[in-house]
Amino acid sequence: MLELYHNDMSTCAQKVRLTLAEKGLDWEGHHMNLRAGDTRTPEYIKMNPGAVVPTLVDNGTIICESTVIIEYLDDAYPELSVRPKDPIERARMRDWTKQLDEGLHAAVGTISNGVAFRYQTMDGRSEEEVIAHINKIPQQAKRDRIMEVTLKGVEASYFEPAIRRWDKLFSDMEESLSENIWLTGDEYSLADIAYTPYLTRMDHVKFMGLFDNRPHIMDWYERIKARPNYAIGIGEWINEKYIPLMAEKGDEVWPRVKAILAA
Ligand SMILES: N[C@@H](CCC(=O)N[C@@H](CS)C(=O)NCC(=O)O)C(=O)O
Repeated sequence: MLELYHNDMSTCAQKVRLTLAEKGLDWEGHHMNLRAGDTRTPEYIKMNPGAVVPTLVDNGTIICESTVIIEYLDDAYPELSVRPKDPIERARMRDWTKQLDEGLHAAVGTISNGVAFRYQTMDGRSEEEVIAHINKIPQQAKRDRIMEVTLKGVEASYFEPAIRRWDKLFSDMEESLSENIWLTGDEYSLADIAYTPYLTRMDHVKFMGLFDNRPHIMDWYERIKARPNYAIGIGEWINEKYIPLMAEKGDEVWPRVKAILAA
């Protein structure tokens, strides 16, 4: 039996739910409240030392890290594979997913927290309680980043580099999608799945101006949203409490993002 420790709006959990839906796999969920700190308890950290979702448990075996999990699912349940057969396309797929793990995911965390999620973290907590909550993050670099971003929002030193990193990625993505239907070639793959939650996040924070001159990404995003796995893995899990906060705060900071991009 497949069990997934996840969260409704988490990008990494969305990746895994999209993969499970694409492959038609049944699973049982354990929903974690991230703002309440459900992933920072000693019991959960024993399962997932990074104190994050997702965690997959397959017949008692624990697997962490969303990229590892989605590749594992394709290895362990090879029917309806979502990895290209061609080794070159498969290498390209991994080049895309590796970039998320090596900075892009952290950068979207900076953007989401700096723009909107910080208000949820601070809601009902004193400053000391916010600091104590963030101090439970096990990794020092992440703790320092989330601390500054939560306390300073878009004024944090991490914000501008995060916008620039995603802008660069979107340039690469636009170029690739001008040559291929999907990110790695002719086949929809785990690379397309992996980036779907991040486009959705940009949409939710109203940063779609990033795609004004990137028609191939917009076309890809429309095709992505029309796939059945999008409704199952993302749409049905949308937390309606998050949407107005992300939209309102995102609109407020968009002029600043535009200024960063224009500089
Ligand atoms: N590299 C990890 C990152 C997971 C991650 O950052 N998860 C976030 C949600 S998208 C989380 O659980 N955050 C909770 C927290 O930091 O307290 C993966 O790909 O699984």
